[in-house]
Amino acid sequence: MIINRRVQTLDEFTIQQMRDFPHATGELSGLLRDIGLASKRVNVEVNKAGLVDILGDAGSINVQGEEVKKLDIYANNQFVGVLRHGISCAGIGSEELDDILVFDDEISNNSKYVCLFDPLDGSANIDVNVSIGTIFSVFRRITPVGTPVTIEDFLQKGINQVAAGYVIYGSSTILVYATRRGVNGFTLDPSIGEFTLSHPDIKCPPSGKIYSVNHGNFFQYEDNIRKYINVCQQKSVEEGGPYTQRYIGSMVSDVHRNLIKGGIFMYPAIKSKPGGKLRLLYECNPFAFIVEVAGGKATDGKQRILEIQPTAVHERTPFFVGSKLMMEELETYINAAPAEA
Ligand code: P6P
Repeated sequence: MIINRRVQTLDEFTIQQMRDFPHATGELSGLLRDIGLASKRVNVEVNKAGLVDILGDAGSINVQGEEVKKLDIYANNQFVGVLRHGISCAGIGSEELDDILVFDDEISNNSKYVCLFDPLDGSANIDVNVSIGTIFSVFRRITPVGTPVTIEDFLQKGINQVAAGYVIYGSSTILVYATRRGVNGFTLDPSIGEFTLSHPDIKCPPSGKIYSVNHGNFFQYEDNIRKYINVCQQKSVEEGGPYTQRYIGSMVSDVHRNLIKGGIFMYPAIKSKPGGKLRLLYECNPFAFIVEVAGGKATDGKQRILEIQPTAVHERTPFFVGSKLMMEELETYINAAPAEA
């Protein structure tokens, strides 16, 4: 029996999405294809990171005669390079860059979009072979097309995102991106070097049995957060439990698993990080957009992440994201009156 399993590549999918919108210019499709290309280049280096580290230790030059760079700088350079030379992006903000990078040339100034990146989140995990990832956020510029973009193009509320996504460099390499039309996942097929549609129309289960939090910070969390964590540890079968605790320390992996299986991820404020650890613009906003499109919720403990008005590219926020019903239960604890002193 011949199985004709029609695979759809990322390029074919984005072009199909464009065909569904006759007035689409193709710029967003082109942008997503550019991000896919840069991700494939990053994937190659991440997959041999151990080797690069060994070779890199022999000096600052690797076997290809190239300067050995830290992988997150390398990843940043791949996304900057592809987007600067594309036709869809007028500038980027990145965890690896102090300020926004304005691609001030005629073609870029006429591009409609700006991007924000965490080029390689969790890179501290790479030397112990834990999955890491790229996170990206796409906005339509609000300053006049034809002029260089400015900081206000980047400091938009997350609700204005046109698209957002992430790449996990793990047991397989998967690119997931969301537009308002839905969330779709593409797994890299090394045999053809293409991302192919593997997770169509991802929906976040309304509830789940997984809670993700760093228990090492438990006694630094606010009392009501600790109460909710204790509830997670004691869920009976009748209450939808028992829950399991899963925390990889690599956000893309933790949130991706919860998106697919159902669950809740929490990075609350702690005494040493009163504003939280995670970055609003290129970590929390993208995941909040993706999870909300998939049917879940994302807050800073008080308001929707997507409603926060950013004031700086690298600002941080407490972050709670995941299945709708689990988030609503968390909110009942967060909003409960503080325990009597
Ligand atoms: P902690 C990785 O450094 C990261 O930014 C996220 O990917 C991850 O969820 C978080 O920090 C882990 O932080 O403080 O629990 O080690």
